[in-house]
Amino acid sequence: MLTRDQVEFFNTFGYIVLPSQFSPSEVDVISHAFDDVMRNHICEICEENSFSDQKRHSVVGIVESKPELVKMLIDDRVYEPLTQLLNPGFIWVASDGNLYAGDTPWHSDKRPFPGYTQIKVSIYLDTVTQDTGCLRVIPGSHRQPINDILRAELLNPTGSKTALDMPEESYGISASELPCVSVESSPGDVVFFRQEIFHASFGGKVGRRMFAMGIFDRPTDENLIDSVSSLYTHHREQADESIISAFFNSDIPRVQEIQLGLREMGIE
Ligand SMILES: O=C(O)CCC(=O)C(=O)O
Repeated sequence: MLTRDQVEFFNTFGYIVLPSQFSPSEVDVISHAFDDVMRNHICEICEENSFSDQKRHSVVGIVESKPELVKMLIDDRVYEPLTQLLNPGFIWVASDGNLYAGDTPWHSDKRPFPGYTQIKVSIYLDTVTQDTGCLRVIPGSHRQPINDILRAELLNPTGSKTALDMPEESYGISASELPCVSVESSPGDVVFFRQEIFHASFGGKVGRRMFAMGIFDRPTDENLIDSVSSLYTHHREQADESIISAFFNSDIPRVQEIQLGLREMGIE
């Protein structure tokens, strides 16, 4: 469970890292499951099944595909903080496994909607520090008006693509010099962050391993229901349908619980 201070910290700054949640032997099991999936599935970005060192290699549906990873999701060490950071009835959206090939430019995964929380739970399977590819966040940037201000100043004018050189244009510094917090992490730590936050990564080694789960408040506004349904469907289409459908119909109570809202949104 998180303390009240930790919940406050997360709500204000948009991220929290919980150190040493999983033991080295648990990390071994998780790591083995991760490597197994990454070796055997086709990447949705490069459409290959081997990592090329040039491009991020990403597999959607990694958690759903491995009982060892589902066990981690429903473990109190991951699930209970989610019950504290999200509203009751929160929903599963997707998971992905990643082998990174280089820097990740500043971006936010999602736009903020007032009163709506979109969380990413990330597990780094290699030690990552400020200069070796840890997640960097601009604390508090999941909130308005700073999110819109940064969006205008850090992203290219259409806002649809990130641009590594924007900080140089905007402030005369390189992207890696932008003021931020380095969320350093070692295997066994669990990182929770708001997907609306501005984040990036610099200096990581090629092939650094990370997997992440997207877990959101249950949307109640009609536009948001449509947009989250489309997002869920988009990710589901990138994954192996037999795996996602088995997860969707799982008889594990916590897995059922986080999909109840999806069912009520009309997803089958
Ligand atoms: O670790 C990284 O390189 C970036 C992570 C990221 O962008 C994300 O999790 O959305």
